[in-house]
Amino acid sequence: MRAACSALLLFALATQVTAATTPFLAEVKSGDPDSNQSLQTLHGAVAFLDANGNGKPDASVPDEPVYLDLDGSNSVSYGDLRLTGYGPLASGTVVGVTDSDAGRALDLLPNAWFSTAGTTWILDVDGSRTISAPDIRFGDAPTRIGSTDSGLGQSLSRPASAQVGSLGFVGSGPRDILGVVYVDLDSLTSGGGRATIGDLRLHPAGFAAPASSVNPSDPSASDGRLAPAQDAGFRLLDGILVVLSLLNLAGLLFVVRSVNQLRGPPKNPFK
Ligand SMILES: [Ca+2]
Ligand SMILES: [Ca+2]
Ligand SMILES: [Ca+2]
Repeated sequence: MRAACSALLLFALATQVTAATTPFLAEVKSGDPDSNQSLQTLHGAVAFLDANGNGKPDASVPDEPVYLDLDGSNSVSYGDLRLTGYGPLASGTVVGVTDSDAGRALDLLPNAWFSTAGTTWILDVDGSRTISAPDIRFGDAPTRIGSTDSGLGQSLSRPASAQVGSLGFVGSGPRDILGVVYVDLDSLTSGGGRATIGDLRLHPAGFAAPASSVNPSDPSASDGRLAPAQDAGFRLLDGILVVLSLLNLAGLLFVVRSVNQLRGPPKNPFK
């Protein structure tokens, strides 16, 4: 009984760890369930918030956020993807209706596109074909490359058959704004318009965490946002602790009962 519960416990923990570590960017591989599925075109682009109005994406002083403007509105709008953070709103998250950056104007980055440095995917934000300060490195979450990055100056390669701006989603629509966005990297070949091997999946990390003053149990106050991942973790841990406590209690009762059976029935002092 205890062994079975322990196995279940380990499985639940392993499942949670797997879900929590889904990277923001992944390549479509041979045999993946979405391989060869049709893509609905998204008329989006890489864009940035030009805070100082100099026409260039700056990485610091000021740190100008970069987005996938997925509806081509030239503004930060519901369902766009943050590729760098905006204040407390983390990179890799989806723009919600009441987010503080919603409505800000965006400038297009027509030469920004997905490139590689070795096995690492980089968004070449300034189109320089080398790693430079405004670029973005993709790991578990997108991370801005700063002015002291050890990879600065390294050459970047772009997939030859990729047309800048080829983005899509699987399904007939409307798009699930929390769902996967595909980067169609062979859009100029017969693999265009389909999720094919080597294309990229972008997994948004949900909406940004709501402000701390919002009660996550109140749906009217949460704007339909996902609860923070750690809340689910705490709930799981609470459940695990309750199960372990019950198992320990059952074990204690078993031991007490066994000892009583060994002692036999109480002796009658009048016999
Ligand atoms: Ca600027
Ligand atoms: Ca937009
Ligand atoms: Ca493709």
